[in-house]
Amino acid sequence: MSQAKLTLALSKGRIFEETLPLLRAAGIEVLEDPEKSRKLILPTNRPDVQVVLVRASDVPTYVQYGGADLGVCGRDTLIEHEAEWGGAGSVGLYQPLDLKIAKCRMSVAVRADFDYANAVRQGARLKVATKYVAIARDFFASKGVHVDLIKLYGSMELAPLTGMADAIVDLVSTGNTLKANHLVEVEPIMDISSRLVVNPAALKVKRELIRPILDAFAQATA
Ligand code: PRT
Ligand code: MG
Repeated sequence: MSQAKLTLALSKGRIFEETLPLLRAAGIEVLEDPEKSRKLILPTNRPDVQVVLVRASDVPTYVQYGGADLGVCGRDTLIEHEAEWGGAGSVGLYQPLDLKIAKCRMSVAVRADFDYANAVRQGARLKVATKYVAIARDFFASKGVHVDLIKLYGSMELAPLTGMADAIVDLVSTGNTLKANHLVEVEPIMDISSRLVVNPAALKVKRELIRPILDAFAQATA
C-alpha cells in the first residue's frame, strides 16, 4: 500500500503568504513559489505533504469533498459556504483553529454624500451590493432594515458610484480602497480572520499526520 499523503488547500496571495510561517513552524517548507510557477500542486520538503492552490472561495468545497484534507480560508468564505448548505454546522467541516491571519473586517460602506443613518432611521429600503449575501442578509435582518441584495463577484466599490446600489458590504483592511473611491465605512459588521478547516474523515484516517500540524499551528498562533 502506498503511504498516506496529506493535501492542504490554500489560495494564492495573502492566505498563502501568511500560512507559510505556520507551515514552517510545523517543519513544512513549500518548495515552489506560486507567483512564479503555474503548477497547481506544490511539493513540500515532506514527501507525505503537498499543497494544492485553489480559489479562496473553493477552499471549503475541496476540504468538504475530500479533494484536500485540510485548508485555510477566511471566516467570510466559510460563513458564505455554510449558508449555501443550510447554515452554520451544516457542512460538517471541523474548524479547530482561528489562525489569526489575513485579518480584516466586514463593513457597510456608502458614498460620502449618502446619509446612511437617516436612510436606516426612516426605514427606507436599501439597495445593497455585495459578494457576501448571507452575511449581508443576516446583518440587515438583525437590524430590521429592509434590503434588496445585489450579488456581485468583485469591484463592489463601483456599485454605489454608478448609482446601482446605496451601499456595499465588503471587506476592509487599510481602508485605502474605499478612500480611493470616495466611499466611507459607516458600520462594521464583524471581524474576519482565517481559519484552519479539516475534513472530519481525514482527521480520523490520517490522524498521525494531521495532529502534529494542528499542534504546531496552535502553538504558533497562541
Ligand atoms: O480574489 P478571489 O476572487 O480569488 O478570492 P478572494 O478575494 O476571496 O481571495 P483573496 O485572496 O483576495 O482573499 C482571501 C481572504 O483574505 C478573504 O476571504 C478574507 O478573509 C481575507 N482578507 C483580508 C481580505 C482582505 N483582507 C482584503 N482587504 N480579502 C479581501 N480584501 C479586499 C477587499 O475585498 C477590498 O477589495 O481588499 C480590498 C480592501 O482592502 P483595503 O486595504 O484597501 O481596505
Ligand atoms: Mg480578492
